[in-house]
Amino acid sequence: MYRLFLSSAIVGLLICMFSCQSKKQESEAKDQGGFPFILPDEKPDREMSAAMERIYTDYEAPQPHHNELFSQFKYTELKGFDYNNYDGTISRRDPSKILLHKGKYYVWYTYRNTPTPPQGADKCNDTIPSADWDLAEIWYATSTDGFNWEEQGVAINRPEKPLVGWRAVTTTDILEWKGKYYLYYQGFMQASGKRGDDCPVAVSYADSPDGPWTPYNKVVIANGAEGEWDQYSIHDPYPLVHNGKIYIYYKSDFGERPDLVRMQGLAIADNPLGPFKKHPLNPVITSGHETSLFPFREGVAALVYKDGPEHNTIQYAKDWVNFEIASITELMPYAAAPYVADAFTDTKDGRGITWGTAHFINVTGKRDKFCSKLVRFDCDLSQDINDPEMKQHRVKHKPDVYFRQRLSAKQLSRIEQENEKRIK
Ligand code: AAL
Repeated sequence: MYRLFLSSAIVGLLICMFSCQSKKQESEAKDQGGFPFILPDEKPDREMSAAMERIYTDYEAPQPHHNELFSQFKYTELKGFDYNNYDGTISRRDPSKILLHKGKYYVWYTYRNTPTPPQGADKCNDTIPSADWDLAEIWYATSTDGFNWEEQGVAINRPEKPLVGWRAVTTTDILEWKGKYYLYYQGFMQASGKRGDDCPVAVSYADSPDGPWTPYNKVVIANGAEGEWDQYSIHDPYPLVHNGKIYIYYKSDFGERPDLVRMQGLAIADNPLGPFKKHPLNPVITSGHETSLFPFREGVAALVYKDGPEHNTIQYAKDWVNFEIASITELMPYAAAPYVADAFTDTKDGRGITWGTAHFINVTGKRDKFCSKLVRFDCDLSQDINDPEMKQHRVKHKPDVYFRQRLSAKQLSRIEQENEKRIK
């Protein structure tokens, strides 16, 4: 009885302390007067809600249009690529970042030219692809303006079985290092979809971006040990130069379907052919699909979209490892591969990006004609331009964009059943 009395007294005391405290906060807030009509640029010296605190502490500026790492994205068709009327037999996707060499822009990408569109892992064979990137090679194109491209043909062929990449070489990215060029790519040794989308990273090197490319023929970034997050797949290798070393960011698909998780890791080397050491804090980005990064000020920025709890964000890591959300945006380019002028200069003041290429997957929306295409995107994530049109907060969509997100038959029937129950 005595114990019961004592615990009710303690609970009563705590409730009283809590309510006195919140009354105190309420009255203190009232004492401050209402929040100023003109939003202060600097954090005001007053008590604020968590959300108001955050716009001053977590972002460069309280409004997105004053944030160098906020942008909208604009899209343009690329000229110079043929897709066989989008019948699914030719696909181009997963471009590399753009390299500028002797006045010409270069882009490398996954190129599939197969007798049929992808047929899935059960129906694929030596010539029929399982997935859009199965049986692919790496091709490249050049341009003087970034809109009109001339396809130059193959850069990396599939090697003989059992060499790394014999089944498909895909999703490449470029490194320029001490006057030589390195293409890193996914080297498949089984059709995608047989278990998952499993592959390590392979590399080829050349004295010129026009090749010829010499395959290293060894795995350069290996899958993790059994039971580790990246045990099956190392995707989207994306090299940059920092502190005299090669930093390759990559993505892995981990966990099993339907709970597949996509995150990004980092592997660092002194030499382009390795050994690459994976960062002990991996994964370093918890969301996103393909990798897309660029030096910004002393740190590195990342476009993070499509998958995970922090998709549709642009993130920043001052130390190149610990990423924070720098802005939230929309309609981001998928497989974004920007022109990063200072990707390999080991800059301590990264200038940012204004354009690049990306892909639209399943262009026709038809499974039996599955193919993807390259597109151009533009943005203002640069310290060197100020384009107010890119800094608008809203993308205006026509109603058909919303109506394309229609309810499924299953969802409609659930709603009908709920309505029937209510009416009865
Ligand atoms: C892409 C990339 C990798 C995956 C597949 C082809 O968007 O993430 O390249 O393996 O999908």
